[in-house]
Amino acid sequence: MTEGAGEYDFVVVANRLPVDRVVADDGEVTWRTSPGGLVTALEPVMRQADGAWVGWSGDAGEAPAPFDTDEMRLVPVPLSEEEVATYYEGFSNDTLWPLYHDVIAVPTYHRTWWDAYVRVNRRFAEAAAAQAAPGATVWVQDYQLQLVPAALRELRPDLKIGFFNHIPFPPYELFAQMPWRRQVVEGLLGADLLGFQRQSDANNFLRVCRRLLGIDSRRHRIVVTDSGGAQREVHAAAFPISIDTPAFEELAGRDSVQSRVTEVRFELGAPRKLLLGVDRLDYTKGIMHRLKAYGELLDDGVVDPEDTVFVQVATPSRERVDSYRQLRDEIELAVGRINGEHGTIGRAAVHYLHHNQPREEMSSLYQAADVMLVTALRDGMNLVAKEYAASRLDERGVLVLSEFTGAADELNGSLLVNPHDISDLKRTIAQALQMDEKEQTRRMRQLRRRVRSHDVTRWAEQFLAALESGHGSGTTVSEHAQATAGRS
Ligand code: GDG
Repeated sequence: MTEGAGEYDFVVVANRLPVDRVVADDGEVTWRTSPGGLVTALEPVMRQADGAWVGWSGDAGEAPAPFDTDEMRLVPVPLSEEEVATYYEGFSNDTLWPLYHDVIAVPTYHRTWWDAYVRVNRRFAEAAAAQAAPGATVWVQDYQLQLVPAALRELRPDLKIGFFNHIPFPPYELFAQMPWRRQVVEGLLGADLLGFQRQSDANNFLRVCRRLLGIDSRRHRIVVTDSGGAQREVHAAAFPISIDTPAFEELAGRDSVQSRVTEVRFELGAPRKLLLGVDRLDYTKGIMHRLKAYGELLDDGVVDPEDTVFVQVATPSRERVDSYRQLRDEIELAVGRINGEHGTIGRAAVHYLHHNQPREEMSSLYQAADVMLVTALRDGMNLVAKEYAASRLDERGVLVLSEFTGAADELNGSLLVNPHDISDLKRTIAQALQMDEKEQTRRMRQLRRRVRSHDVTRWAEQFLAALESGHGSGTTVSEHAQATAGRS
């Protein structure tokens, strides 16, 4: 028996547990599944496997004792108030997040934040080590936990360790800014398999290994020498994440959702055409660029507010980080300006919703939208683009998609756009609004084929199969070439 081993053969380690704590009026505590890209992606996988999920509960202070749900064991890891500010809001969301997203915002480097990141990563590794059975598979998620693979390997060399990065991995020239760049790469190299969204992310990582550590890396393989002198192979490859497509289709087809689609169209003034944006309120998502393009189209008279309406869902996010507060102000100012100039009583040009929508409402909005605007300046994947396609049972609607999203590598049938080029964005929005139904259907079928054949179950199966086999092959070159061929 491995010393300190637990009993779970499959352990997921993520910053957040897939649940939120709910306290009823009588003080009774229950847990409710929480929304978000990662949870959406992993829930179906955990439901099938007998596993444990190690993560933070979302509340600062002492962690509740581990508990079981129908699908899995949940193991809360504590974070103090100070660690929420330094490890989470600080190093994760104000250092790594902007650095890994092409420095759209300027990353902040604080040594005290780094110290907290090291300490908290160590804590997550210890919690995972305590749950994993001998020889278990541990799957570490995302940029908040890049030091966990090496810390875990040190504690439990018997484990198979996978890591998946949900956000982009930056080019060497940007990554090299980070004062702790070497430690981060060494932390990641504790894994057997490193998964990235796009081939370009995996390539960036392999190049960082060569430039920074002088490590031999050929194709997907990196050969590392552990402290004892033993050599080990680490694989790095692309595994583009996806969505639970059957669940989105089932939701879209419900009678209640269908009647809500009709209602939404009516409330927005059908036959007015609906443009839709759905994002966490984040500077990576290009919400300002989208508003600028739409505002100019109205100013130019290319789009008439009598015929068109724009709905922007911008879900609250990281509201204690300065850059997010500023962005919210900028967006609200821009929405106010557009409505001030182009709205009339009872007929807004832009509807802006800054609160979380229920899943049913999201599905209705996706189905009511004539044009979906995904204009991220940089995005690991962007699940919203895939959810839109999965929800369009009627095979209608147009997806305008930024080429700086991971989804752009896969989603043939979208109208690709460079969101920095406002003229291009305006032209593409106008093209989308004018597209005839036949062409919409042709394109939407392509999109739907992709999300049906490549759903989240397949993503997880491929990653885990590669981890088990030690081959680390993600999306093959030919598969990637197929996805990008004939794009328009
Ligand atoms: C990260 C990476 C990568 C949003 N508002 C509401 C709501 N959502 C749901 C969407 C979607 C998810 O949140 C957002 O996922 P995205 O992929 O678009 O973006 P991030 O949150 O930045 O996710 C990203 C992802 O991880 C997975 O690897 O694709 O690149 O940045 O599922 O539907 N859901 C509900 N109400 C809302 O108001 N119910």
